[in-house]
Amino acid sequence: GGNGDGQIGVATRTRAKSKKPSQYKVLMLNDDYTPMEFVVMVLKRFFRMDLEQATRVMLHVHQRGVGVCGVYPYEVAETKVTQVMDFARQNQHPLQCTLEKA
Ligand code: TYC
Repeated sequence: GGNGDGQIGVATRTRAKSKKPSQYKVLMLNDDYTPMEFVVMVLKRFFRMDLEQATRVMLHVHQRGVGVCGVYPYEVAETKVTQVMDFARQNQHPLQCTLEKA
């Protein structure tokens, strides 16, 4: 490869460049109407949290306005946002969830 081996003008690369997929944070937003128990259920169901973790994250969002549910590759993060928004809408809660590049 390169020019150190006597060849001329042959550019080679030993390893293919493999870009890591970008990571995205899934953010939960506070609102005045969604019940705390519903948010805890969402965090357990879609983000695989146990009751203690889910309660901690829910209270953080309640008190600070926004919180991180998890960090995932784009496609996974997008799917989680859609699942949460669909589930909230089905239950007539205004809960909002969004993506942000990590
Ligand atoms: N603020 C809501 C309440 O007092 C609870 C809540 C927490 C709502 C977190 C959304 O992402 C949220 N019932």
